[in-house]
Amino acid sequence: MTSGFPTWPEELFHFYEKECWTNETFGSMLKDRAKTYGEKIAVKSSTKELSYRELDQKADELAAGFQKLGLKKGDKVVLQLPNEAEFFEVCFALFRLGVLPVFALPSHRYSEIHYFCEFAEATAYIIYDKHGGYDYRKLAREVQKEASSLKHIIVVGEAEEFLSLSDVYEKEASFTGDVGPNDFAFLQLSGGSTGRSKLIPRMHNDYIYSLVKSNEICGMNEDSVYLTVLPVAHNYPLSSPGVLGTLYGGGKVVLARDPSPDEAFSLIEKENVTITGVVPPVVLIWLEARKTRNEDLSSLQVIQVGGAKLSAEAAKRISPAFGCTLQQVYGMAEGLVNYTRLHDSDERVIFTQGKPMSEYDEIRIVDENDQIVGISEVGELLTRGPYTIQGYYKGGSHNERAFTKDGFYRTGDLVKVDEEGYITVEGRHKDQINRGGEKIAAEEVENHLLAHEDVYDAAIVSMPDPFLGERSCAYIIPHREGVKAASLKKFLKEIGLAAFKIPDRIEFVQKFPQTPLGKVDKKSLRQMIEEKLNQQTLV
Ligand code: OOB
Repeated sequence: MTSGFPTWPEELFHFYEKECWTNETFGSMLKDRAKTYGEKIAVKSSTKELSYRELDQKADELAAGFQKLGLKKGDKVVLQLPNEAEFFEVCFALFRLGVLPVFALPSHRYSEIHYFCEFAEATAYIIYDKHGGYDYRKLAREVQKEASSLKHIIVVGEAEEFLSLSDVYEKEASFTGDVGPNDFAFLQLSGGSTGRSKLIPRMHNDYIYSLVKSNEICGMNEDSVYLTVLPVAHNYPLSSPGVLGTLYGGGKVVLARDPSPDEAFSLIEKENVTITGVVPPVVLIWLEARKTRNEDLSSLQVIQVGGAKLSAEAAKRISPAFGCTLQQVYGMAEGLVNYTRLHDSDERVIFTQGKPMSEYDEIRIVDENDQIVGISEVGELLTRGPYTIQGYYKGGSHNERAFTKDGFYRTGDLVKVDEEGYITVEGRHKDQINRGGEKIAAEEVENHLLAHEDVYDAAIVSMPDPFLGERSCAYIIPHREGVKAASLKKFLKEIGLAAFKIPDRIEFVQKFPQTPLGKVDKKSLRQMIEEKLNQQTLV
């Protein structure tokens, strides 16, 4: 085992290797597809399209260029790219060298990026020049000042003082790569519940297995056209079956710049999209827009909804409105993904979040003493399997809390499972807010707030929201009177926290309710804000 990268105990490892994994690497997979599909379009973005052959070639040219720069197997690179074709060229180039991308999201700012660079000791940071009105070079300048390991900042587009990606391609040169299926391919980000996002190490073998299973279940093949409206580096659009599943199956990936109906509906019509994956707030907007717009969306066979709980009420409306199958997806970057099946009854598809994709996924539902509960009783979901990690990268003692001794991941989700294995998500006991699919670790934001001189104590909880499902509310005990919510929000913005983590609401109190053990009683805080919101709607 490479240091910092937990993996399965030998016996399980060999079992999965024998029963599940295909022993491919991403590099060899693309080579194969380029041979089979050649000029067929693999990826199409607003600015360019790439055939399988071109993608394979660009990946080789970039791999040679990255190697010339000195990037080598085992290095980490923080990758922060929007939904553009270069994402794929860069990823496959890195995969071929055994350099591990850390998949940052476009919404991340200084606080997150600086942390990823430092924690992963990244040697390079790869960005787009400007996107969605934001200049990433500005962020890179800040990060560069502090991140001691960074040797290269590479920019897609106008590089200014940095290195331009277009200057990295080596057209004539070759490279040497020695990457095997049991090597780690990249680091995904956890939603987190304690402190900063944890880094999730995923292997070629385990991730490709998740693509194979996803493709089977979602009916992916060379005729599939997958539209990505969510940030492509997130585990859900990346692999469930997502863009990598699509490429595995020989289909076409269409990248949308954003999830607005303007962008998405016109792409569905123009590109004959067959499948797309969204989060609940996006499908709510699409349902409204569908009433008044008249694009032809008849190519669409499947709309997947996941990342956060979809209400049954919204679920009922999706198939009739779009004339296609709804598929619920309940997954996690740590591994386990559950799907409703394409031929499941309406009842199942509307009311459950599906069942595990692999027969080798092991599921345990336990009470607070880790005792197994009965069928259809609510408890915490623990899981182990051929594509669920055994520990976070350099997870230290956190791994002991997040995983059982026999290697089950504690999801922190409260679920119930019926006799046929279908799961319904009932709640959560991890200290996290799920803001329409974007995850906020309460402790991370609390720690930042505690650094403000006017804050004596801070506790962040979710509050119900009809559109996002949940928003965040920070309860603050101030050091003095007259502290303003706006100045605390400004403070968080200035330290460079991603916008979605900035509390939607701030409430000032003199003390926090406590549990009998003397801990902050977040359940009471959630009730308090819920009651207040209810009263406000009554007025
Ligand atoms: C996906 O991955 P993450 O890592 O951003 O978040 C995982 C967590 C789960 O533990 C659960 O709390 C929540 O997000 N979640 C859902 C859900 N899907 C995810 N809660 C209720 N209903 C659902 N359908 O979010 C993710 C990764 C792969 C595929 C799909 C989603």
